[in-house]
Amino acid sequence: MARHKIALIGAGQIGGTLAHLVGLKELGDVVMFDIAEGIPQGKALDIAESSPVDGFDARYAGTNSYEAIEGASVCIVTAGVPRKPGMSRDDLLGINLKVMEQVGSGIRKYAPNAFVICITNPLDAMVWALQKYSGLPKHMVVGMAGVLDSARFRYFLADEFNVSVEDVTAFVLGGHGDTMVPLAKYSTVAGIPLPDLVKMGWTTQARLDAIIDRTRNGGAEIVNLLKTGSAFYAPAASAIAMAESYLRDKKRVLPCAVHLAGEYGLKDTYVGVPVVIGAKGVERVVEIELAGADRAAFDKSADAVKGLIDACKKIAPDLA
Ligand code: A3D
Repeated sequence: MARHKIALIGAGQIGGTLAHLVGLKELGDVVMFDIAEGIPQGKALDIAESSPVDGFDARYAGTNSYEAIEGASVCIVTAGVPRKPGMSRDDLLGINLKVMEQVGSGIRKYAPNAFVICITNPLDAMVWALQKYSGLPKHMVVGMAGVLDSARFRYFLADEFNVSVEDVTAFVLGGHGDTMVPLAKYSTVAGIPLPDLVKMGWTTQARLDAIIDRTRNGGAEIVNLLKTGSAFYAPAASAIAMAESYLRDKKRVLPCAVHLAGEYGLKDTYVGVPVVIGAKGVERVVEIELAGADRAAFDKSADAVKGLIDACKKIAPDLA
């Protein structure tokens, strides 16, 4: 069987980490595309030169031309501008919407059969726009945010309880950003829900609330430390988990920003919900019942996304 071709659109911090992980996991051959000349070529060569040491077989190419992504099975999009301290994800909207237009037309022309994972912020609005600009089927265009948000939540919980991250599951819904909705009752340690762990004295409600708050602001915490960019190791690892589920038809249940057509009472929007990712792309949207405070928090988050999508429609009326 021929190797898959994985196109990385954007060869910055996340793009470089993605390229390295694709090799280490032997998911396929890599094409790195960027508008910056020399960067994708240099990173591709550097990682290729590590392959004899780590013992993986993958071809690497760097390019400034969309032609090179022809026939890609997966495209992971990080092209655009990341946050600087003091900037919100939403400040990026106008700049990155233009980038999505270029990327969308490149994918439409050269990789119309790809599974597309968008990471560019503001995530939910950018993946919505990328689907429109690319014209690819909606179940083949998804956004990465929930896997990262829930990974942060799992890490903080594992640290609090002093248990393995492997035994902590977390459930996060909603848009990527400060309004994301971590659901404590569906988040567990070895199947024991967090509210039960509070009752068992493993932690207090106040500490759990602080962890949820830290999760919501996990991106800003890294931006403030790095000062010159935003998180890239964990975002890259999260997108790779999604790509792997598609390429190996693992049918993992992962929280992703997906197109909703009536699920959760929402239409023509992209919001983070749990989905099954397999060889057909988004194979199923998992719709849980939401009530009370959880429903209100989810609606607030969906409203924040709607505001961003409306802003995109104002800038680019052809998307409406
Ligand atoms: P960075 O290292 O700046 O890489 C972005 C790359 O995009 C640069 O190499 C640019 O040259 C390139 N680029 C800019 N315009 C274009 C274009 N028109 N076509 C092709 N390439 C272009 O950023 P990064 O890798 O750290 O982050 C990339 C994106 O991911 C940013 O928008 C971040 O805000 C976003 N991000 C999202 C998450 C989520 O959880 C959703 C997490 C972290 C970062």
